[in-house]
Amino acid sequence: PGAIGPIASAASAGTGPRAPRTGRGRAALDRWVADVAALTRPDEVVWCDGSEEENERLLAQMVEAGSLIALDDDLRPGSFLARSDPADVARVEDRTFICSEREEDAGPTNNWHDPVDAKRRLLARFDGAMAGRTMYVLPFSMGPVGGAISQIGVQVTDSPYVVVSMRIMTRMGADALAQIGEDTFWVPALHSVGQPLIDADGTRRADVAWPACENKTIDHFPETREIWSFGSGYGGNALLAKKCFALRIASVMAREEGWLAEHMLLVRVTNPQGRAMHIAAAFSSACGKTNFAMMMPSLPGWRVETIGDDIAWLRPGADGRLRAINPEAGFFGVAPGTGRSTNPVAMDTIARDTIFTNVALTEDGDVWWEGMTTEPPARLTDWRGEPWTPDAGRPAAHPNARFTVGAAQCPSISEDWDDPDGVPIDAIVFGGRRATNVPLVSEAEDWGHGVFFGATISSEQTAAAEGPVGELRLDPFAMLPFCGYNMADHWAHWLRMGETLGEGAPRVFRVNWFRKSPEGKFLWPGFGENARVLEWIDARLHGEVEAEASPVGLLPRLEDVDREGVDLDDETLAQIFAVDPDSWLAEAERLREGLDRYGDRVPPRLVELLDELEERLRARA
Ligand code: GTP
Ligand code: SPV
Ligand code: MN
Repeated sequence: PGAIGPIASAASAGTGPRAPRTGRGRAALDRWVADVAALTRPDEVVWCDGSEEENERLLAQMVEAGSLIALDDDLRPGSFLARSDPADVARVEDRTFICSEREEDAGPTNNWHDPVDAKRRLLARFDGAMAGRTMYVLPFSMGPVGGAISQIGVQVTDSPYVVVSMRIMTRMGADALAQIGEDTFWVPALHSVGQPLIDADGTRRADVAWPACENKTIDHFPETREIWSFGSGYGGNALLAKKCFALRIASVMAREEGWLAEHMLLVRVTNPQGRAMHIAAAFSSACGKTNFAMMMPSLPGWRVETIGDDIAWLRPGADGRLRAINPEAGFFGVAPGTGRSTNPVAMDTIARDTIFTNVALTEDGDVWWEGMTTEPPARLTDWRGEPWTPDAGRPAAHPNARFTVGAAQCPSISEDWDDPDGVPIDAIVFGGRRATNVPLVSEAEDWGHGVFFGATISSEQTAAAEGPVGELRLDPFAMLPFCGYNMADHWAHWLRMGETLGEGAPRVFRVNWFRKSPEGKFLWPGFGENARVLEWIDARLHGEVEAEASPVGLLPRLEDVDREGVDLDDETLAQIFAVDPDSWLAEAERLREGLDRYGDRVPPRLVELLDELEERLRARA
């Protein structure tokens, strides 16, 4: 039966290279699971119901096997530490593929594989990949179970770490399975850590704490809505509901169906007068979404309620407004930098029932990472399990160490965070990590200019993905690693959405919390002080404050930036908002190279806006 059998039967189950997009149904699910089991040859197949008992059993089993460390029950109740393979700590963008039928549909910024070749290769990789392991079947709902905007997926995995994480991050188990009727569409997501426990000659091998392998490959089939992920156990590579489904596959579905799947946080912000606004904000990976989503405003009387911290699905509602849901059920947040002074809400959220990955362990069985406290403990066990002291000369936690925790236990979670109909969006905010050029806040002149803001996000790379940290790159819509189709088509789709929404379209802003002085210090205090920017946005939405035209968009008049209670002199404020024509002209040149990569697929309006930007800058230079 070898490699070809499962292609044929998978195709008949609706998961082949040219399978239909709808109507997979329950029978196809049973066939797919049987096909996958026949291919990967696990010891047993377990359908997960998502229950508390099942979770407890898996956690205990992992502690027993040494792949989780139970934290101290008084200090961090119900919580665990996982240490990954040191070579499996982040998303692997160079091993992530969009296997669309035509290469140009993946676009110049996605890695592409021919879908038929990719399947052939994957079938060889998955052949016997689960030997000696348990194969878990995880039905899950993205969005509230049964919600009109929600979608069903089914992940198969041989990693119990993935099971307990998916239970936190999605609505996983029996309720999701019950959604799959005779004709229900669902997305198949196949995952293996790629380390079978039985060798070719039949000998059984002992497991390791974090199985993974070198031949990682994360493949997406946008036309047939399939995900195949091999070799990694880490977050975005392995929790397939998250970046693989809710962004890469969903973005393709969204474009065809007239909605949006975006790398965005969602919040409700209420001002001291009780006036509320909903914001969706796209920032590049590890650039402040979780912190914004859980902001504790420094301004008296302001409140931020959390709806989502990483992914939003947005669609025009019957009322003509753009409505958004958070399709996830938990947070997979960056640990380093999270402390009482920066993000007290996150600290309260992760006080219990949390899975930590690649943080340091304290002597009394709690966790620690850089930025949790100003002074590190005298002795720690670092993220690799080695003894660590403050003079070690290396971080105790991996810079991309993360916490996995349920959204419901976040103290700032909004009452209607799981409203299946979502919340109406008033403002869209784009941001990245920029030491230079980009002012603290600016407003787009209209929707098209807002799309230009999104298309031209650049950000210094972070530890969230393998690659050179700190290097500036274009990250359009904060979706460079997550758009399942040609990015230029994404811009065209956004422009069309603006036409659909018309007067109901949200206003668009751009922010940058990360501007630095020539000495390399952050100019803006950030975190709770970012409420001062929200105050300006709120006033702009209601026409209560003027803005000043500039080559890069509408800027606040400096006197309108609320400085009460913050130590910020005139000179620093001016630096935070400075627009230097020469360095912006260099930026515009870089943007043009960026747009040119997409050739004539770039919407002409965006090219016009870039021309306009250059003209305005030249007039000032
Ligand atoms: P992903 O989960 O990777 O998509 O990241 P994210 O966008 O949710 O980023 P997150 O909020 O976790 O922030 C990443 C890092 O940026 C953390 O170390 C934060 O402490 C830091 N950070 C967040 N907001 C601010 C800010 O306003 N100012 C400064 N200086 N740092 C910030
Ligand atoms: C990101 O990198 O943007 C994340 C973490 O949110 S991961 O789920 O690993 O993609
Ligand atoms: Mn993210």
